[in-house]
Amino acid sequence: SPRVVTLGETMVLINPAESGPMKYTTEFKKSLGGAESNVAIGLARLGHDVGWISKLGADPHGEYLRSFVRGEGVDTSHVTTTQDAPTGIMFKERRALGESSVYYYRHGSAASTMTPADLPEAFLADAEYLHLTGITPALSDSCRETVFAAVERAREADVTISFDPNLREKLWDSTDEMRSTLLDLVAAADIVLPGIEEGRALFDAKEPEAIAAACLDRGADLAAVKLGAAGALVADDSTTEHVAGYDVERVVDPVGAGDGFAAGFLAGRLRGLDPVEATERANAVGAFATTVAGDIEGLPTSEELEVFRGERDAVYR
Ligand code: KDG
Repeated sequence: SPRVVTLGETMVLINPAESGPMKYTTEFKKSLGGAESNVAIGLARLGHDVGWISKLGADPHGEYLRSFVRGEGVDTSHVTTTQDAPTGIMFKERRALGESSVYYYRHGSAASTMTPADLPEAFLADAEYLHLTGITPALSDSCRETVFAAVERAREADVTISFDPNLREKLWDSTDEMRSTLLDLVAAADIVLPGIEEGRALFDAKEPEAIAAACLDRGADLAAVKLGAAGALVADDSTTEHVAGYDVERVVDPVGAGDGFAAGFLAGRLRGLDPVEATERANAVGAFATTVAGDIEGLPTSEELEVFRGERDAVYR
């Protein structure tokens, strides 16, 4: 059974063929997006046994997502299909200047109808890690209940919980509700992986050291604060260390880098690496994710990662 299990919504991702304002964009490429399946795919590429729990619509989009994620080697045996709601869709907008935006068509989606009854008992209890994000509890009341039920079952079964806050303000009714829900999940998690801006939004803290300390104060054992190209700050109760990042010559799209980071971090821990070594891997996998427009196409295999990190010679032809 999978060593890592994730839970969350995956959508058809409609990516513009070129950057520019959405209003004038006429050509798109289909891909898929979903923070948790991104992490699962990242782990599978790195050679780990990983499962993804979700719900899809009984439509061609759901079939596409299931076969894609499954084709990447992720265990989808606990992804269900519902006749009552469609698969979610999202559009990305890429601008040459400034940040990319997203537009969601996921309200009332199949995944938003997940309930605690959709949680497979043994599948979850037999895992070593449960990876959650702050997106799922924003999708609906029943999704929030499902996330907290998963936390409870993981705790009972001694499954380590990793949590990426993944702030998505568009999905929440209010900032207060977002903060209080995500802080509850920080408190429930063993490993917390916030971006620096997310940390600033959640805690009364500015510097990465203070954000990591705030995560540990609330009960986490390990926190890694993502600093983009500057790498990450990783802390546990005995050490706090800045781990340098990688310079990516041409960043195509930073979305998905955080999921790559989580995949690299968990992969490192599964291989028995210490937090600093796991963070080095995490930075590298995150860097790979920024090299493509989609979220997952750039994620490395373990061979590619070793070549990139100079641990192995490449044979190209
Ligand atoms: O982390 C990348 C995700 O944001 C993207 O894949 C889409 O899951 C997604 C979301 O809800 O924004």
